[in-house]
Amino acid sequence: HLKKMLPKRLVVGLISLCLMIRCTSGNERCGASIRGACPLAWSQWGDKCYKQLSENLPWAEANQECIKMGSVLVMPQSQEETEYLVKNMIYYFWINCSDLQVEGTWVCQDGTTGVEYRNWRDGEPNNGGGREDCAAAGESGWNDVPCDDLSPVICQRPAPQLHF
Ligand SMILES: [Ca+2]
Ligand SMILES: [Ca+2]
Repeated sequence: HLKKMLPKRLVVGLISLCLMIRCTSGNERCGASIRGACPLAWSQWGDKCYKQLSENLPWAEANQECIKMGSVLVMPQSQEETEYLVKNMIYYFWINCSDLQVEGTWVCQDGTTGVEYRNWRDGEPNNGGGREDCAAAGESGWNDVPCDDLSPVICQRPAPQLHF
């Protein structure tokens, strides 16, 4: 009965306070257990922050706009991450993958780091019309589409780490 009487907020507050006290006593796991919050208007999943731009853009501009905001074009690296984005942000979006340099050789990057994860839909990438060099992701997987398509943009940046 006591449990039911305690307001949820109070319980959450007490747990947070306990965590903070443990952290100030020099617990090394603290940095890993407490992640900083994302900046306002950015959504958090794991150690990443995401924000959808207000307008749809061609792929190259999408890249530039994210960089201007101190972030990079999103590059989901698992089905779980993709599902989070599809459910919480937008059902379809550019990802940081292209075969602009060498046709058929897809380069996917998380910032400047190469990413091996691939999630192409059946039959993709098909370089439709001979001019599909940029990738977009949706619930059912990735598709290569023309880079000048106007598609939704999600930018990503690492979540800040709090050290006590
Ligand atoms: Ca292509
Ligand atoms: Ca295609």
